[in-house]
Amino acid sequence: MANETVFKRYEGNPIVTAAAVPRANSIHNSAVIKYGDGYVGVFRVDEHDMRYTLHLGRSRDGLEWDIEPEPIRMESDDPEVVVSEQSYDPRITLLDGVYYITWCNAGPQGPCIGLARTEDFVTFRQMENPLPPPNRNGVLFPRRIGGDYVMLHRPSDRGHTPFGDIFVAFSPDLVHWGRHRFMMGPAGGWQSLKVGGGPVPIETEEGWLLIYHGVWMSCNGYLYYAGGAILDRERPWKVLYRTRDYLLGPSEPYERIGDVPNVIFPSSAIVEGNRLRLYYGCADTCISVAEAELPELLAFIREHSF
Ligand code: BMA
Repeated sequence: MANETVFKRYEGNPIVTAAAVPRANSIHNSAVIKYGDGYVGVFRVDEHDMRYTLHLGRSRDGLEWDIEPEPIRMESDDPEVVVSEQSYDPRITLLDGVYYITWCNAGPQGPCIGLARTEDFVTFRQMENPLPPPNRNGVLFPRRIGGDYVMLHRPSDRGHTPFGDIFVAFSPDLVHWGRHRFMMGPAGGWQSLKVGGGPVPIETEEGWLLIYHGVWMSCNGYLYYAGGAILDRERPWKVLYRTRDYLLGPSEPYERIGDVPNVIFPSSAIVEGNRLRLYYGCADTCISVAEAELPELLAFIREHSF
């Protein structure tokens, strides 16, 4: 298969297409997690009117999915909190026994980070938006660090470009966020235009494994790739290693052709034993998976680092 690195693509790709939901234009950039004796997912569905909505899905094996036709209904005690005109690019974090959904929650003031909690994937309680616009790619760590909740986010606009850098923010209560520390910005080649956090970081003995997206602007538009980094376990804004080579680049027809061509958008990862399965959005159209052995992936990141 063309341009494979440490990840091997599943031969049944893509695993989810628009056919899974009535009135779906496309289903991509989605979050999955192990739950009970199977898996659940929060799926980004772009509807026929091009509203972006979040739908719940269930699966026994993580590959074949039943996705609900109606979007998730968020509840809140404060009606002003339920702001979600466009909801996209969700992630799911299991933290202290609660499942938290973060997503890009876009209204007229621009994209910000949305946050909700659920314990059963039936009732979803929307919480205060942790960070105001313009901000995308909110990713909550799966444990507290130094007593605080920790979130990756990407405030946009560095002044000279509309694209920001990845920061780490801390919170004592998931409501008040601060102590924003710069983590990393664009670098050379495929990640020279912008970067953003991907799946929920995975804790290993070497540090937090972060898979992220990097974007290159060609004369024909943007191309999105997956890269990897290893972050310090207690000071996660410290990047120990970061790939100079991409982990996955668009090459298969389902990655190259779609609503937005040449997009690999890593959004979720599941580790079982030593095997990591990466879920990624393809060309803003469908979802695929690729797998790697965790020790090999960590070694690849170390050995192909800047
Ligand atoms: C980004 C996000 C993603 C999308 C990507 C490519 O800015 O909006 O949802 O996959 O662009 O279109």
